[in-house]
Amino acid sequence: MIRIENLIGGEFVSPTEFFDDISPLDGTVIATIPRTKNVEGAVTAAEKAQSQWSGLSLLQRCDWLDKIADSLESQIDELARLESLDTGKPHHVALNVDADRSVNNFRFFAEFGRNMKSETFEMPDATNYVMRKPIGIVGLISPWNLPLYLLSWKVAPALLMGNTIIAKPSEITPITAHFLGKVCTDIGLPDGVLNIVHGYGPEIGQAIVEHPKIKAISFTGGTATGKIVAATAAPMFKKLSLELGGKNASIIMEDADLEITVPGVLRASFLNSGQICLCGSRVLVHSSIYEDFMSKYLEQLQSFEIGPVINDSHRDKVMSYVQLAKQEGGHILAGGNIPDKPGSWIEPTVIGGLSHKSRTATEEIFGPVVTIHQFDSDDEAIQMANSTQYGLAGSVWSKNKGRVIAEKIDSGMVWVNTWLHRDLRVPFGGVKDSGVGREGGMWSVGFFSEAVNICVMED
Ligand code: TXE
Repeated sequence: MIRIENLIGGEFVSPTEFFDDISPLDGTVIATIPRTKNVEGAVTAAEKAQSQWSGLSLLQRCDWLDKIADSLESQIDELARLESLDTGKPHHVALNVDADRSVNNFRFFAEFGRNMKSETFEMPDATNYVMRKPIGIVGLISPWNLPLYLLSWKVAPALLMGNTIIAKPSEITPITAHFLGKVCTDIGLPDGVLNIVHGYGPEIGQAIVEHPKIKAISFTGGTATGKIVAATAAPMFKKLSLELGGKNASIIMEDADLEITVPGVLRASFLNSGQICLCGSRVLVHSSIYEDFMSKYLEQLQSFEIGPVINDSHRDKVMSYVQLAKQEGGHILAGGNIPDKPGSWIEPTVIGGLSHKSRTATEEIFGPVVTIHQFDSDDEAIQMANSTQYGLAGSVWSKNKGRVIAEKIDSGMVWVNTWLHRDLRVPFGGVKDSGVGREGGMWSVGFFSEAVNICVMED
């Protein structure tokens, strides 16, 4: 049994109340989590550490990021084991997706920081120098689907730019954030630079968003929670980055190369049991290749390994959409059942026969459930792809016109003939109800700093 504690000012401490962390694999209690309601101690610690941390040079902070990456990397198997334990995902996914990317987030921002150029703008009689000052204390709130992957995506650039941090991982998957805290204390990261508090979102999460000394909030999670975060933080003029839900389309054009398309679309459908905001949960297929695509897709689905979903209440939510799909006239083409074994499992499920405007095909399910739709023309594909309130990501599969179609999709990110192929320098984020702001490379640097211009008149 793991006992999780808060990391505040370099010490592991806890309030008196705890609650359980349950394994999605078999329903056993794997850890106890402190139910923190008050963020004052963490704010005081972060405030105390601020001048020392921001007083380091950018290059010194890059070295710290590399030290964190080195330490995580030297324990990567343990990190993957813990992530797999907490989320139920297969070990190879926890290792190759979660753990690998968590290390890389620190590595990438260390290197990115070393290569940052000073920004100047010359005028005939003056020079403008752009300084990037730290914001101060930043609040980082992350979800359960890719726990350390998504938290480290925020922690690394926030540290790079000289901020001190109050991080709150999801109460459903807190173990690897606790592990990161231990790594940082082991390597001697100055006390109070990274504070990690655990507990329920509406309690400690809300306290972070409300605290006047926390000047920026980077949030990844559900759209409904994002609205609450925005409503609280915006009137306080906090900087806000919101990475929210998605209902992304995988669009298979008539000239798609099915050799790469079928495995690619399957991965987009079911990786991490469909619990990635970038997953392609709507598969749009040109009617001329529908039969061929579907027979290959359903055949290859037989050997696609997935884990359980995150917990029983999420399983029930996902299954309620399978029921809804039937009421809406859908046909179950694969899966649709709860396997008879302990844990929060759902068979990978493929549903046909639904209108692209049905609730099942437009609301975020966030599980191993995909709807299939046919189209007859480019315009119809584009119109279907853009017909939800979300606009996070998407993929287009075509030999000749992928980019032309991709440019017409109302989403922050579109892949052509691939999916989840990530370059950490590029902007990441969504439009419409999928969020506000971008992170990644310069966009993260911009979010986690205040750009200040100094205009110097020439003699
Ligand atoms: O997210 P929440 P949940 C979607 C997906 C999923 C749904 C709900 O559809 O079914 O969101 O998931 C904290 N103030 N995504 O319940 O509740 C919370 O403790 C401040 C998409 O996990 O939004 C957690 O740390 N914080 C997503 C974080 O917010 C609050 C990935 C996210 O939790 C808070 C995960 C509050 N009032 C779920 N209430 C993606 N885009 O990747 C909760 N939190």
